[in-house]
Formats: sequence, C-alpha cells, structure tokens
Amino acid sequence: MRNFISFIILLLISVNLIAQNADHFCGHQHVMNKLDQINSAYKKEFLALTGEFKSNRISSEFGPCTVNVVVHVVYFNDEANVSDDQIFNQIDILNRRLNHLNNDTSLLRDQFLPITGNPSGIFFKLAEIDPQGNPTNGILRVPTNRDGFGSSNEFLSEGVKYTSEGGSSAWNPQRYLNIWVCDTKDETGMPTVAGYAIPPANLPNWPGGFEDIVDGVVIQWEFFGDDNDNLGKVTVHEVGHYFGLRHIWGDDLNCTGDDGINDTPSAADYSYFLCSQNSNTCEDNINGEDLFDMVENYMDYSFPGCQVAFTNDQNAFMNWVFENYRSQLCWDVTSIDNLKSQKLQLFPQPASTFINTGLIENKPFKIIDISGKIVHNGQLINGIITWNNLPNGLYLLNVGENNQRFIVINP
Ligand SMILES: [Ca+2]
Ligand SMILES: [Ca+2]
Ligand SMILES: [Ca+2]
Ligand SMILES: [Zn+2]
Repeated sequence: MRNFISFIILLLISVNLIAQNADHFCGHQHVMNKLDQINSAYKKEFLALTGEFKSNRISSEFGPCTVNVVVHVVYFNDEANVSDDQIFNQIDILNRRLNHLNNDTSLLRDQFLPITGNPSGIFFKLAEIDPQGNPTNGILRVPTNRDGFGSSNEFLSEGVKYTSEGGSSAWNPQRYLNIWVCDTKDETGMPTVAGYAIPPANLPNWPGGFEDIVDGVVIQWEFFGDDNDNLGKVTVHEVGHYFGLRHIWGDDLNCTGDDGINDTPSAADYSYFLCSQNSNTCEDNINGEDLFDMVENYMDYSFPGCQVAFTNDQNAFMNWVFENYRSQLCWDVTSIDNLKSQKLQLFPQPASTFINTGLIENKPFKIIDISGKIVHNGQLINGIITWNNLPNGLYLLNVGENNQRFIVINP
C-alpha cells in the first residue's frame, strides 16, 4: 500500500497528471462512499431512481431552460484566480456539450450516431441577480488563507463551501448551480481530485441525512475552462454527475455494473485516459448492436480530446432530473418579482427532519401544530427549515402572508 501511495505521489508531481489517475480524477466514488456510509440505502435508492426513469420516461421534453450559475473562485495564489474569460469559456463549453452543439461531433464513430444528437435542453448562464435581489455578474472572487481544501483522509473539499472555513458560502442551491473553483490539495501538496459533484438534495436517490451537505460542483482550478489539456471536460463530467449521471463503466471491474442508462454500452473498466477505438469489453444489445466501449462519452475516463458526446438517454435522464427535481434552477430576471411573491412549494412530503419551501428569500417562519401552538420558529436558510424533533402529525407553516399545511412522519 505504501509503495502504491508513493507511486501515486510521484505520479502527481505534475498537476496535469492528475487526469491520468483514476483515484485522483473525479471524486464521484468518494461522494458515493461517503453517502453510503451515512445512509447504507444510498446506492440502492440510486438504482431505484434510474429504474423509475427507465419505466416512466417517454422523451426529454422539458425546456430549453437556463440554469443560473454562480462561480466561486476561492484562491490562495493569484494564478488560481482564474480569469473572467476562462469562466465565460467554461459556461460556453457547458452549453454546447450538454446540447450536442459542439463542433467536434465528427469524432463520433458511425455506430454511435443513432444514439446521439439530442440535446439535454439544459443551458447555463452566469447569474444576473444575487440571492438578495441585487445585480451581480455571477462571479465571486474570494481570497483565502487556506492553500488547499483537501486532506489525505477526506478526499472531498467541503470546507470550500463555507465562508467560516475559509471558503465561500453557497448561494441558495435550489436557485443556483454553485461551482467552486479552488485548490483541493492536501497535506502532501497534491490536489485530491480534479473535481467532484454532489447531486441535488431532493433527488429520490438522496434520502434523509444529507440535507446538511450543500450540493454543487467543485473543480480543481487548473481544470476550469479550456486553456489546459483537459479542455473543460472535467466540468462537463461533473455537471453530468450533478444531474444524476453515473460513470458508463458502472464503477466495477466486470460487466455487471450498470449506470442505469439503456443506450450507453457497458464496459468492464474505464478507458485508462486513452482513446482506443477497438475495445469492446462487454457484450450488449443496444438497438440490436453490440457497441464498442464508448470512449467518446463524457462519463468515461478516456482521453479528454476524444470525449465529444452524451448519449440521447443520458441527455434525457438529465432533462428528467432537471424537470422533476431541479426546475427551480431555471428562472430569469423578469421573473424575480414572481419568485419573491411565489406560493410555498413544500417538499419532501411527508417530511421527517427538514422541509424545503422553494422560497428564494430567507424570511422568518413559524411552524404551528394542530392545537395552534408555535412549535418551531426562526429564519429560512436557503429556503430550507430543519428541526430536531417534531412528532408525527399535521402542521401549518407560516411564512409572511403564506400559510400551508404539511405532514411529518418520522422514519
Ligand atoms: Ca448502460
Ligand atoms: Ca464495469
Ligand atoms: Ca459492447
Ligand atoms: Zn466522475
């Protein structure tokens, strides 16, 4: 093990080489493992979600709709204070690559043409209004005295999401896709990952216990934008995870692992950052064909230069997650007044430890039980109310002029 770790450290002496090492590439497995530790049903519930999609989906029809993005550039050295141009560039890459509008789709082999071409319908723009309703350019530049947010026993860099920990606190994750661009390096001086994503907290594959984990995307700063060997693909890959996608090889070393998506060919393993066109490690039947391992897919670990597509089903899955669980990310300046005066949209229901109001402003609230007694009050945080102990029952939530009933059932 020690030799292996030394090997990894040697391998990582050049930061560009992170992209050549699976453990240090995308933190998805670390995220999955962390969530599975907190809730052992996590992976099982994830499979239930993809099963629900498979049986209910007809086509991806939501949108097009534009996600409001806030980029937190949290920098220790000036070089990590990435330029506005690189930020604009990364947003453009997301728009193109999630909608099959990139100009390198000719790299797709013919056999993948029938399963690609549809857009996700998900577009991105830097936010123009902040959570207080003030104009913004959607970019927060935050100097920090922390030279890295990772640690060797905790691959994730969650501290970057909190101003109190030297990072930059999230804007309401119901209303904004938060992207943190930072240094994930640990005590050894090496970045722990190129990036990772936490999916939205109200996905059905995100059961109780995770409401304290702020969703969004974290990117090692050298990988942001296209002025690097990665060409902005890490962020595309992580936004894929953010909308619920998994790795196409199923995160195992055989053909059993399933990403839950019908039209992505299974693969025994990831593609070792190569672009090999002759690899067909698992037999599958996709529209009657046994397709090659799809190195062209953003959710593989293949050579970034050959990653040019999501499949139609991957795009439809992201669209379905967006429509059913994240449609509040999509709003524009003209609707800001509507958002401020909107009705409560309480979920999940029944609730057990928290409820999301869908509100954009952090207003005071009261929870009143059936006898008329106020049992909990305070201020909304990112539109969410949490509590320690509310007995099972029916409650009334009051926020300003709005009143709505909800049910609590403790598991
Ligand atoms: Ca598949
Ligand atoms: Ca596999
Ligand atoms: Ca195959
Ligand atoms: Zn990944």
